[in-house]
Amino acid sequence: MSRLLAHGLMKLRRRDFLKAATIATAAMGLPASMVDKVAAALKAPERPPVIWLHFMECTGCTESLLRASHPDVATLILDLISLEYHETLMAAAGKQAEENLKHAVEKYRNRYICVVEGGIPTKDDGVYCKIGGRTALEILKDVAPGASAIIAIGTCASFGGVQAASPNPTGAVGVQDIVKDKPLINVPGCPPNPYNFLSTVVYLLTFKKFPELDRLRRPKFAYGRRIHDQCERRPHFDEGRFVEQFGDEGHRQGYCLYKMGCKGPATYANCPVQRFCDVGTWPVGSGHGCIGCTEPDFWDNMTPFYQHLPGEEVPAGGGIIRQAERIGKFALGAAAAGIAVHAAAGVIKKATTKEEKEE
Ligand code: FSX
Ligand code: SF4
Ligand code: F3S
Repeated sequence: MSRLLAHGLMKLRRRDFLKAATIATAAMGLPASMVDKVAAALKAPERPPVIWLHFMECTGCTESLLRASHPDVATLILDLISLEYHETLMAAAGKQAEENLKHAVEKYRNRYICVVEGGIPTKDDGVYCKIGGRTALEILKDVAPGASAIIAIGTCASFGGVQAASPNPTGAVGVQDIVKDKPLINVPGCPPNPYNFLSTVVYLLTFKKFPELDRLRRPKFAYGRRIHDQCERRPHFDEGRFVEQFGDEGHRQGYCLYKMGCKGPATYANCPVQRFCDVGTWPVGSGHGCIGCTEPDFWDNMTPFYQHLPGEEVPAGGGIIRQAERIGKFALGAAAAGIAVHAAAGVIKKATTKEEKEE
C-alpha cells in the first residue's frame, strides 16, 4: 500500500476491524466463535505484498471494490495488504510504473500474491492487449512465476469473460488456462461481489491456506450454492407465480423472474445472501433476472438473457423441487451440467427421502 496511501485512504478504527471481521467470518461460513481469530489476523502487522495486474476488462472489479462500504472494503483490503502495483490506483505512470512492477517482482519474489483482473488474449501471440509495449501474456508469464498464490478477480480473469464470448476474436482466456503450476483461486462475477474478494483475502491471512474450492476453483463458501436455492422469490417460483412482463402486476409484487430469463437456477453464487453496496441489493432483488455472471462462458451459455432457456416447461406448481433441479441441470448446458447434478443431488435426495417417508 505504502505509495498508494497518498490515495487518501484512512486507517481503520478498532470498531471497523471488528465489524469487518464479523462480516468476513459470516461470509466465510465460519462460526461466530472465529471472529476473534479473524480479527487478530486482520490486525497482524505483516501485510502480504500484492501485485495487481489489469488486462482485458472494464475495471469494474476494482471499481466495485472501491465503492463498497460498511465497512469500507477497499480501505480494509488496502490496509490489510501491501499493494505494490495497481495501475488504476497508483500515482506512478509510464516508465516509472514499469520500473515499479519490475522492482516489486524482484524484491518480493516468491512472497507476493498476484491478483489478476481481466482476460488474456492468446491469439497472434497476444498482440490484442499490450501494456508498456509488452503483451498481457508476456507480463503474466513474467509476474506469475514469482507469486506465492494467484487470485483471479472477476469472470474475465477467471474464465475469459466478455472478450471470450463467441467467436472470441482475440483468443481470450482466464489465468488458469495459462498458469498451471501455481495455487490459484477464482473469484468470478462481472463484477464480483467485493465481499467475496475480501473474505478470500481474509481467509488466506487468517488460516495461511486456501479455502475449500469447487471444481472451477471458486471458494465454496461463496459459490457453493445456487442462486435459486437462496432467492427470496423462490416461494413464488414454487407456487408458479411469475412476472410475465417487466412492469406488470407480478413484477410489482416481486414474483419470480424465471419467465423473464432469470438464470438463478443455473448459477452458483451467494448474491441473495451477501448482496451488494450499502443498500443491500442484488440483481433479482432489484427486479432483474440473474444473468449467470459467475459462470464460465455466461455470455454464450446464458443468452438470450431475457428468455428462459428453450426446452423446459415453466413449472406450474407441484413437484417443484425436482422441476427446479431439472431446470438447473438443463440451463447449465452440457459443459457445466456436472456441477448442477452434483449440487442437486443433496436436494433431490432430501426430496426423495421426504417422499419415501410420506408414502
Ligand atoms: Fe471483467 Fe472486471 Fe466484468 Fe468488468 O474488471 S468481470 S468485464 S464487470 O469488471 O474483469
Ligand atoms: Fe429467484 Fe430467479 Fe429462481 Fe425465480 S428463477 S426463484 S427469480 S433465482
Ligand atoms: Fe451475477 Fe446473477 Fe449475482 S447476474 S451478480 S450471479 S444475481
